Amino acid sequence: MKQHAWKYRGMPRIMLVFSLLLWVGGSKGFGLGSNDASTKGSGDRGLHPSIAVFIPGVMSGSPIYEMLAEGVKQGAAEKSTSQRKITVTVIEGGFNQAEWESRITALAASGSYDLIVSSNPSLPAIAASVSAKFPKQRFLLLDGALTGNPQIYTLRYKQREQAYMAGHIAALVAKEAGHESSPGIRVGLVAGQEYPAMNEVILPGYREGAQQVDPKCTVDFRVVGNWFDAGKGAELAADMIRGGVKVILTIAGGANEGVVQAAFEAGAKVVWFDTNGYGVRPGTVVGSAVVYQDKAAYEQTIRFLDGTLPFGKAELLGVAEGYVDFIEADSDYQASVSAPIREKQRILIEQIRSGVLQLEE
Ligand code: RBF
Repeated sequence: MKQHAWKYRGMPRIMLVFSLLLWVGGSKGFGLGSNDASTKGSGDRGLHPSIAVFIPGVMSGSPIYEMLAEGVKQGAAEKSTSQRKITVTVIEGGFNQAEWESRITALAASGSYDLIVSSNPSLPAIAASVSAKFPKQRFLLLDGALTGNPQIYTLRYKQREQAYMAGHIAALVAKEAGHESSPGIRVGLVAGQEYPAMNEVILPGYREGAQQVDPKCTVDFRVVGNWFDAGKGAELAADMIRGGVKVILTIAGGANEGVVQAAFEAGAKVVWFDTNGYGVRPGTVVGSAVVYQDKAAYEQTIRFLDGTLPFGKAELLGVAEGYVDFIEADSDYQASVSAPIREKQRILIEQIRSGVLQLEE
């Protein structure tokens, strides 16, 4: 994979480490990465569990990572008692993907963490490689899938459903905006990079959702090449809009900002992914197809701390299970999208939730 510049808006080249000590007790258990030999080797820290959250990128601008850290911290806080001090350390791995494996190897080698938590579809392969070298190290990975490794639990979302709902609202809004001369309506998708879940699930799901509105709808798909370049995001979006695109789904981390700005300036609209994005630019953001990664991270952290996380398993959760959704209950959505469109979108969501519409992953 491509390597990218380390600096973005003054982000230092060092690994940023934030630690949250959830319970301030005596000197033992206070230090992160304690050198106490009895706590080495992961998995058997007994009374004082220690969890590392490895962010493969940076949190700022990537809601899916912000939710990850939030959920783990919340689960740990809830399970901390005066007898059991749970430590959560959040490590930002940066945008140089070539370094992620060595950074995770260093975390495992430290023997300081009962659990390493992370999120994105490239993590299972990295964790599998590290797990072979550190047989006691356990991993909780969200937004990725791997079965059969007894050290790794994964949870993935039904992103075809998420992308389908995004495509459906994008095409409805584009159709209403009208473009009589073109053969079919045209919607856009800006991605940070290409990866199997993007090319095989998200992009096709988006196209299918849009084509339910207009079978001739086409998708203009553009790739930023990284997860931070807002200038490039703006450039791609402006070019798409010049080509007749009226609505753009943006899945590009920090580059989303540029897409939103370009759309705003040209009077085009944006569909947000992963979290509720209406507030990012009210009136410009017309849809939010979300995953409840904060809830998933919270629940799986609790399961780990209760000793019930099923390592070796891969779970897949969608709309019906309450982990994928489209946000309708937001005044900015109601103000910026017409009632007939909202009604059509409501019906679609209901069909997915009830199982009337089933989308194969
Ligand atoms: N999504 C982000 O929002 N920010 C990122 O920095 C980011 N980095 C990624 C790196 C890799 C190697 C891969 C495969 C995916 C990345 N994603 C990122 C996408 C993320 O996993 C997910 O597909 C999207 O957030 C849509 O749910």
